[in-house]
Amino acid sequence: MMDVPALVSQAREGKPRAVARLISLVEGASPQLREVMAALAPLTGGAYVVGLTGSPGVGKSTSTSALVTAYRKRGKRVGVLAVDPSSPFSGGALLGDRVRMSEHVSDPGVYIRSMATRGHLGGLAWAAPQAIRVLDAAGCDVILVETVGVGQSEVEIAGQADTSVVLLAPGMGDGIQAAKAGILEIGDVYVVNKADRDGADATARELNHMLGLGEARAPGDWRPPIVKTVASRGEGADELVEALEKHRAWMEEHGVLQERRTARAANETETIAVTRLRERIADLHGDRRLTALAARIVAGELDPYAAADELVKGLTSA
Ligand SMILES: Nc1nc2c(ncn2[C@@H]2O[C@H](COP(=O)(O)OP(=O)(O)OP(=O)(O)O)[C@@H](O)[C@H]2O)c(=O)[nH]1
Ligand SMILES: [Mg+2]
Repeated sequence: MMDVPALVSQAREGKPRAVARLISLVEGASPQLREVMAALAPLTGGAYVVGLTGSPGVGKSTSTSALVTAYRKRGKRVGVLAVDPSSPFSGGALLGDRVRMSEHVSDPGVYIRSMATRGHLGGLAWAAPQAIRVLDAAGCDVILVETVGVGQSEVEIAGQADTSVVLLAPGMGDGIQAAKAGILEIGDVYVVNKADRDGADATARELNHMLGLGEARAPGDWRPPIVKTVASRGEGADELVEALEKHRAWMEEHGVLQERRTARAANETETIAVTRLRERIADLHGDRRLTALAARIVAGELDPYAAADELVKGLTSA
């Protein structure tokens, strides 16, 4: 068994090994998970969580690295979480990330973690928020969460960030893809990366049009900015940080940050509760209570709704 209070205080001091141990404990659904989460709770809430999503190869990792540099210049401690929902291993694309992050690995003000979530209990929705909590409690001012891949996972990750950045690049047919994946609804800030390539202006225009940014909005509404970057040269990273800070200020001013965090906590709690109920039902299955109820349904003595009521009663009183 780990000495959780000692690990937590070492993590607070920025010891990377302690942070890594804590993440492993919460990731692996260790028996000490509860103890860890209870110890972390009072230490969380200080970090600003930014999600970065976009099609494979658009430049998420390169942009993340450029953002790390920009935030480090501002004296911020930065956590990076690279989430790969498609792979059961933290290999593949994430290996390339190590290379792209290499200039930051020896920086004690930067903590980098990769996480594969396929085959994970409860998937992305379950695994990522726990790791974010650890990084938050460890004193990261900013946590950058990169999701590899497209589709539902991106939308899921967006639900876990304070601010969601959607990246596109010229000539990738991204506009249409983006619309299909529904990511036009989740972006708070848009990035047209690879602006050194032809077609960046056209992509920005198309995006502007699709987002209806030309249309009038109610005063006080957030108008997602489109930032052009050349992440591989660090160009536009400062503008991106400014756009992020503006969004954060807007959220704070309008109570949106609190709203989003509350919604996130509610979802997380619901997921945990449902998982616990499932486990208990499975236990009942083991002790044949569920099977006995099912047999009564088959015999025509009970309908499934009444059986479910009995089952739920048994769960909450246990
Ligand atoms: N020309 C150009 N290339 C870039 C730019 N940004 C990133 N790249 C290159 O694009 C390729 C993909 O970049 P990554 O940062 O790995 O992209 P990613 O979105 O993280 O990719 P996955 O994690 O595999 O989905 C790399 O070869 C980068 O060097 C840019 O602004 N301009
Ligand atoms: Mg990447």
